[in-house]
Amino acid sequence: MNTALVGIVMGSDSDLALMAESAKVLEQLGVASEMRVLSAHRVPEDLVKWIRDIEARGCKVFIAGAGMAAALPGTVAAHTTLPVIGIPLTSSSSALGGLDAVLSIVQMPPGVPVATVGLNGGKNAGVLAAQIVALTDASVSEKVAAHKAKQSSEVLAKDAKLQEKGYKAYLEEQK
Ligand code: RP5
Repeated sequence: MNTALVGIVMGSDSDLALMAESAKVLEQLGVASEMRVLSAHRVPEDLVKWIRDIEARGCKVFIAGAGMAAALPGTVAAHTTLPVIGIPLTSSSSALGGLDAVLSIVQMPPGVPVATVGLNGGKNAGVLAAQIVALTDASVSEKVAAHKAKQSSEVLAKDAKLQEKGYKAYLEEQK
């Protein structure tokens, strides 16, 4: 098995579908990752044990996602000097639609940063983690560049289609 360069952790298996977006894009960018369900509130000691273990195995960056009073990314940041990317998640148990998690993750005290992506921003967290890995890995850097170039050509193709068909025909196709 490849060394996991990115440690992905979530507070509950109810977060899995959203967190899978990070794993998916990391796979596309050729970055090995490992996923765990380890809640900061429910299994705090197991969480710290995993952080120590994956760091010792060569992890370079963490992605942590949680909903509600989302302490997980900040707790990971408290226990590591590696960069931590936080993903606030909507949770079916939340009455606040994810705003609770946004505030919990983004408002870290000075000196303990969590790089917070948008609500349910699993894909962006994965791309950002790959960009961090790419700083010291030329093959990942090439894949990130190719990924961005592909995105650009997709948008330009859409614009060309809009110019060719006009907005009414384009809208019809989208129905
Ligand atoms: C958070 O509480 C989890 O990250 C999840 O988003 C939310 C609800 O957890 P479950 O009750 O679905 O396990 O800790």
